[in-house]
Amino acid sequence: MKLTRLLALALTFIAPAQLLYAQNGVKQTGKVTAVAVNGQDVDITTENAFVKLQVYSPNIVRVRMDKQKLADDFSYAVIGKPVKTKVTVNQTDSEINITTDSLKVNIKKSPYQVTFSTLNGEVINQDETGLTTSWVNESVTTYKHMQDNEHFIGLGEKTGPLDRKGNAYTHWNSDTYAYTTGQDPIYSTIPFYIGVHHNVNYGIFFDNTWQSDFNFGASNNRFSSFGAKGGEMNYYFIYHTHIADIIKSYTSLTGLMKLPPLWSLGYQQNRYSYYPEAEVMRIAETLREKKIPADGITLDIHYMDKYKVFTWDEKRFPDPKAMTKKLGDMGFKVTLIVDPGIKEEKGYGVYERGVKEDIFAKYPDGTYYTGQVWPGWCHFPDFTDPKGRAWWGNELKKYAAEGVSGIWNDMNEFSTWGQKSPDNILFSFEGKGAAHPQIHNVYGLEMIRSSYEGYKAARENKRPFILTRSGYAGLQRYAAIWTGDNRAENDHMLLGVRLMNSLGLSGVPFAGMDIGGFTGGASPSLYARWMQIGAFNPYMRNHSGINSKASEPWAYGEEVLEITRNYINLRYRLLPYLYSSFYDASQTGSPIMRSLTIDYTHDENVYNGLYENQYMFGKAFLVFPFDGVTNYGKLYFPAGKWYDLYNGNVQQGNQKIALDLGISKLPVYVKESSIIPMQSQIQNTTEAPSDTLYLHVYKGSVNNKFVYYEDDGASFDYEKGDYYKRDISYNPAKKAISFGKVEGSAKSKFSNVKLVLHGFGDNGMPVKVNGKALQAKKDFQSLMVPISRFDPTGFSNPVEGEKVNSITFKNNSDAFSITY
Ligand code: NBV
Repeated sequence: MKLTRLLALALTFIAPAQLLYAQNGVKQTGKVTAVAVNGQDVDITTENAFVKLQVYSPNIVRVRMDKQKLADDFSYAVIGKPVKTKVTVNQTDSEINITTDSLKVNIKKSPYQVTFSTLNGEVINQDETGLTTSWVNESVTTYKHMQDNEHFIGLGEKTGPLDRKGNAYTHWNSDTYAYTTGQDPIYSTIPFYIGVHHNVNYGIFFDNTWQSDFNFGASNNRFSSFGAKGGEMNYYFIYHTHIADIIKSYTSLTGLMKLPPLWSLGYQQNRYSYYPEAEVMRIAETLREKKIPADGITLDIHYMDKYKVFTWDEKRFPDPKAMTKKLGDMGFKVTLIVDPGIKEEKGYGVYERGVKEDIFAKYPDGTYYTGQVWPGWCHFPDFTDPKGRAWWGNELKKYAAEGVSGIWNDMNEFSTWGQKSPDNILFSFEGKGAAHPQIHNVYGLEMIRSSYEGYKAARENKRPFILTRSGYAGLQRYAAIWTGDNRAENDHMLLGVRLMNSLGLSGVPFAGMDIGGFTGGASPSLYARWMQIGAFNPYMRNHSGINSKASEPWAYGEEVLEITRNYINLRYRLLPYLYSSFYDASQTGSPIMRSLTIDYTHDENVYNGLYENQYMFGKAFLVFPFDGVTNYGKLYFPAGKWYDLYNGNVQQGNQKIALDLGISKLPVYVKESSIIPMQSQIQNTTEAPSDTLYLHVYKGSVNNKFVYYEDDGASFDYEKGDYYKRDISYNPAKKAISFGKVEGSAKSKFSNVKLVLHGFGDNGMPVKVNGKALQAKKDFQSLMVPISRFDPTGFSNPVEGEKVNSITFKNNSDAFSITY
């Protein structure tokens, strides 16, 4: 043995490396020293840590670890409780094995290392040998073995590619005006991602509100990791064979989106800022004159008196209540922006009541923290204090009385000029006390909680619409989110699509982006494309910044106006489909914008940068967010059969094609076997559609079921059973389209159903209703037709296109079936 090696060996005896590093704050979990099984919990003590594994369900296992005894359990994100689950725990000298009906957890004892595997023994996810979980001073990180060809998706509102492999991300909610397409972090924190490899997929939710860091093989070829600057290692491991179920389990922990008001699914017109009232009315009237369907007008900070929240500039808006009434009569709902910064100003009632109630965040010396934002020097409500939330809710009553329908929460990262709020601002943290670094990432979440709860209480039996820029895991319980101050650039339009797809993977179905771009000005073709894509976003709002080009649909000339109108029209005709999709999201967490990774998880093409922006809008439409500048793009069709939305032409799946479509049409295809309910054209959601529901069914080879759902779209009466719901299924083998029995006490808006059959042959076809023969009318109406820039009447004008069969019948609440 060489002398140097001998010397090194000798040194390790004298001062083992572990010890040296430990003196400088580095700690490994170490060997397991004690194990206690308590029902579904396994409590483990190691050399350096306390560990608790909790089985939450057959598919969810929580892992908590700390250097000291675990603190009382608390989370702003998690509202789900463990469900009673069959669990077996076995132990030997060297390992512990926990088994549920869905997965196995193996814990090696010397040293501690966790492996999650399927019941067949395939490894799903495993601590990286030698690294597992460790601490550097107060920061804690768990290292997971990087599997061959592993993909990582989700993580909420994160820029960059769909597949996060090779990248690292930080969670620290930040106001990022005109952010770049790779900038990180931006506004929101959702520390939940999904890993995919070797035909398995899993989710990891790291519930820690401190600044957190995720590494998916950036600058290393060994591990993926997640960690935070403080707090516990606290993660939920979720395993299902389908990603949709992983999202469902994740939302069983962090909560589901509540059904939003129907008007919020309509088109929203926005600008920083529309004022005075005459300008707001001009916009509303022009939308109606030009027959651009719309439901919402949003007022930005200039409605306020010198940017002071809960006030109006009385010159610009002398009678807000009368204005919201006038707009309401025209079918418009008003959404107002609110900022958390409360101006420190004597005589400003909001400020004075805040001081009286003592609800502002403080420095350790008991003085209020003061930071500068729009109104000048401000104090900031402590939304982590129940008292602060109640105070905010009380202030919101004013807007409720003035007929305001939506509350748009901005600057809630929280943002201050300088963007560096000090660490020593103290917050209540539900009476437990915490400084800024611990609560920073949940400030926005607790603000929207205050807005949601306050607005719900302020208006009797009306669903609040709350929009937010910032948030944390669970934000879907209170608000829709938009992706902040984007740029009017092609790459930003596509990034916006990825951000929303990623939010959808992360439990947030209701998302939108500033359509048309916030900063700068789009070219006419980019604008047209953006509005087309916007019609296939969950929240459709056009917005632009103060110094940007006007962005109303008529600002880009006649041709663009025509294109834009066509797509907004289509969105309104699709509302029965969209509303049912929102219902599904409110029950299962299933996103409205579905990244293709959800349904085609193990198809490598969907991770390819060329196709990463493609998504499903609901479960029927495959949307290609095509380039808005060159009009040229590459499309990938996953397995199955796809119908061109505009002419019914069939495209076989597992194929890549290149396309130059021109700007008048966005490539959209319908998945085989789809069931799509539509209605007649309306201009806003207060207008009743005709009494016929158009039910489009596309011939296919796979079974399908669509849960059709209606209610009043405005109140909470659905919670008492006042809704109309039925399953509509299509079974190609049985040649049957079946309507289930109606559930719920409400009546449908539609007394007739017109069934429109696509791809079933174009010569009319005999059908039977409940086995009784009927000859369908030979009705070759083309309900969806191509549009081109030369066709000013757009969708409504039948031109060369698909031939369809249709049959109309009375809606009927009993179960029945149509066979062909
Ligand atoms: O309130 C003005 C803007 C708003 O229009 C935008 O949507 C927010 O993201 N707000 C930011 C304040 C700062 C704008 C530079």
